[in-house]
Amino acid sequence: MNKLMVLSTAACLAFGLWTSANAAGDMQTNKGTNTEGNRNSTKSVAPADIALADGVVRKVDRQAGMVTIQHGELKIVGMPPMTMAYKAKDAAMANRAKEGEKIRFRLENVNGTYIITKLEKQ
Ligand SMILES: [Cu+2]
Repeated sequence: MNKLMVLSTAACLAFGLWTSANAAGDMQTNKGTNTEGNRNSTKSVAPADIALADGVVRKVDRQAGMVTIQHGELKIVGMPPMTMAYKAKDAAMANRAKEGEKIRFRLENVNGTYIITKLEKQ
């Protein structure tokens, strides 16, 4: 079981690295067409500071500050649907999380580490 978790984490990281290159390219493109993008906002992906993803808390490790979340595809960090443990932004966030709770959350890739920067009840 542990081995499986390691494998899925590795696959997830590889996937994230692969898509982050594409995401960087997209960002530059968006900068160039900023005024157009704002007018026609239905087509563009919501900015990282607004978009929250749906998920379910599967496990909370308060000692380690880790929250295991079952989630769908996370386009912002380029992650396919999966259940995975992520580092909470701070201890307060990990303490607040409850197993089985439906949440809305934001995941950010900070120097190669996925961090939950926002977590709220659905
Ligand atoms: Cu993942």
